[in-house]
Amino acid sequence: KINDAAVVSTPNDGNTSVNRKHRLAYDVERVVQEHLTYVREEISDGWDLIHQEGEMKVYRREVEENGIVVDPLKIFHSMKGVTGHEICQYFWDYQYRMEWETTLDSTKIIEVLDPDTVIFFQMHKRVWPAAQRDSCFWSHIRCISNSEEDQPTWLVVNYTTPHHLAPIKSPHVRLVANVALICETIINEPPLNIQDIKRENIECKLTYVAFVNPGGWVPSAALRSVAKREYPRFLKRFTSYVLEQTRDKPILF
Ligand code: 6CM
Repeated sequence: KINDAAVVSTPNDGNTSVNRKHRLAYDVERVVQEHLTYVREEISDGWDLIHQEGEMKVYRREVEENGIVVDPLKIFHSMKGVTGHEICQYFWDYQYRMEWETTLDSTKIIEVLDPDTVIFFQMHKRVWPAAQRDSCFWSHIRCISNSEEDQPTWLVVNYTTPHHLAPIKSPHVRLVANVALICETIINEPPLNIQDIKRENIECKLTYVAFVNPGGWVPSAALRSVAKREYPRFLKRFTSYVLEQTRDKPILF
């Protein structure tokens, strides 16, 4: 099935189908489909609302594996003035990352697997008293057309992978991440002509999910308090950054 799974339409040129085969194509397809399945899941028992600000709601489920906190996290947000494509492009594209992400010392692309899938190696800022974390993950951006009428759904998935150019070197600890950003664009009061759509007519509903294992023991209470503070801070900073960057640019549908 690997060949079928790897045939997807490319986000950047409409309906062209590109047979993109690389060694991680099957992995990418599996994880993307998992996120698309679970994104529709309702918030149920066990999820706590840990932060609410305007349209943003941050939920967390407390989970430990072998004494290590691996709490899944979900954020729902809605913002006016940007499209899902714009949000995902700024999240995926490495050239903007250090402008909005404040918890990184460095980020670099160590391999390009296809035009929409790259492998990153990142060094995270050390949070005392824990050891400094690094991460190595494939990052994939995708556009999914739902119907002729609706705007497509855009998503980015970041998923940990080993890489020979990113060996784990003590004292750094490799964290394990499975993160997705999934965006839907809604056109409010759509004008008859698509050319007349203004930024005030568009709205993006986004879901951000993160499953992060810190890769080694970290004091549970400290990790939970860092997460509770940093995830909302990240999303606020990132979304304001995208709003600011796109304000005077043509809308990228
Ligand atoms: O999703 C975010 N950024 C992406 C691009 O960099 C990427 C990042 C994934 C890893 C996020 C893990 C951060 C957790 C670090 C924990 C370190 C241990 C602390 C010990 C405390 C005592 O998907 C935005 C990520 C925003 C994170 C706040």
